[in-house]
Amino acid sequence: MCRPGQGVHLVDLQPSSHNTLREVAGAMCGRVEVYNYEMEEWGTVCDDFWEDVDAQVVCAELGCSGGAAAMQGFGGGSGAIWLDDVKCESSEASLSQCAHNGWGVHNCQHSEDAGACCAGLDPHTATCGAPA
Ligand SMILES: [Ca+2]
Ligand SMILES: [Ca+2]
Repeated sequence: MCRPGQGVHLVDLQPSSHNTLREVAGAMCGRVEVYNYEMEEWGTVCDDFWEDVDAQVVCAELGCSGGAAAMQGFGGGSGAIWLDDVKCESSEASLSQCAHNGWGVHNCQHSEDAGACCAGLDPHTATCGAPA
């Protein structure tokens, strides 16, 4: 089940110390997946144009405040690749509101799946404790 505002999540979580890109102390990192409400299916995000600001929008959407960093090329997803060339400006309330090519329009493979590291992310709930 998914409700508005929960259209994004991180999967295959690992502590940030396990990756070699920019890290946030105490953060958890994972592959970004977005929910396509029209297709009722989760899918991944390509790392083309994937930067800190894009990851920060993801972390904010998960209820985390600050301390976010992009982790590119997390890879390993399956199924649909929903978003490519994501260009957030940081004020967006959710990742799907950021500029992108259009749902399912991409030139990517799953080896390019984008990841994000969020400070304070609870590995069990995969959120920062946003109120239910
Ligand atoms: Ca692209
Ligand atoms: Ca971007």
